[in-house]
Amino acid sequence: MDTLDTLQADLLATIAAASDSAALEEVRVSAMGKKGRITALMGDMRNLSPEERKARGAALNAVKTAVESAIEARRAELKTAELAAKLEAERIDVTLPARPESLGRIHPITQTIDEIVAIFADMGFTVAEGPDIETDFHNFTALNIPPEHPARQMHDTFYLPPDADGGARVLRTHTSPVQIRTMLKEKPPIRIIAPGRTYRSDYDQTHTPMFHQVEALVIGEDIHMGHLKGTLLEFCRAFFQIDDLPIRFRPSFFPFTEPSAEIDIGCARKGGEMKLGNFGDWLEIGGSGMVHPKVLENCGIDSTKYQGFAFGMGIERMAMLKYGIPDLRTFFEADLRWLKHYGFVPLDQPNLAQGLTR
Ligand code: 2U9
Repeated sequence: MDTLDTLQADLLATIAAASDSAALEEVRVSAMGKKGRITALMGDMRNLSPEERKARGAALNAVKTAVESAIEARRAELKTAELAAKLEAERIDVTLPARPESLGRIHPITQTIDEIVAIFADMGFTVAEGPDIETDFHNFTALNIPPEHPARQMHDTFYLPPDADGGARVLRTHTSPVQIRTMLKEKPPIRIIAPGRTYRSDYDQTHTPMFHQVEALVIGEDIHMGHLKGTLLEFCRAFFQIDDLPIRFRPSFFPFTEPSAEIDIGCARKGGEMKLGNFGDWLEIGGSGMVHPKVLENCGIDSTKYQGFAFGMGIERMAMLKYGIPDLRTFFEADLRWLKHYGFVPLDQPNLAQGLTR
């Protein structure tokens, strides 16, 4: 028994001294491997009488169990220590501030779209997207602008070669075809915004051939102009961060809305300077109206059951007004000095909780 006690004490001491997993494995093999010390003693038992073997077997098993659980416990200890060492070696200080200088700048158009999306998302709108290359049907006909309608001329359309079936294709002149696609595939209630690129063959101080629009569409039962005005008022006040900013509707005409209204916001003009707010003067920022019943019917929506409102705004214009950018064409010149001046730090993403801008 003495020898077994010594063996056990010896093995437990070696296990406790094992400084890593490899050393521990060596101890395990030396005790319980094919040529291990415990394995050898087990083998020797075949020369014993049955009674002796019973007693010896129980004693050896006790040693084996003690050694096995010591190895298991030491393995867990080593594993914890090895993990702690690895974590210590790979330590990073997550509280260090990032270096935004090296990350470039967010373009004011991207920033403005992100802000618009954050505000409308808070009001329960989702973002809808569609292709830049559109069919004549989605861009015009479904919107109550049939062939030969004078509104087609006003759009300065870029025409593309027809598709394989001879269908007319255009670069979308507004984001309205996105709403058409949504209405064709989804049932009311619908509450979406469609921000994106639009194209018109026009280039001067206030027009670029590619520009951005955001349009909104709400369809439901009992939707009326009051909802349109409330939504616009809430949006404009949040976007321009002016609590008492007034808005005003001026009667207008669009083929896809009836009635239609131009949207004005309050401003003051003096000495070539423009200030937004409740100052008595007015500035146009977009168009709007109740979706024309024919447009609803073109998309398979029952116009006797559902009504909807829609509006559209130019994103460059919104960005110029909010950020005091004086010249439209500079948006598309890819001038790094301009971008450094008017661009936004990438880590300052707009959200309503932290405020929309720096
Ligand atoms: C559907 C039905 C109706 C969207 C509308 C306007 C009026 C409008 C301009 C504002 C400035 C474009 O960028 S801009 O030049 N937009 O005046 N947009 S109503 O009406 C829709 C859209 C889709 C199905």
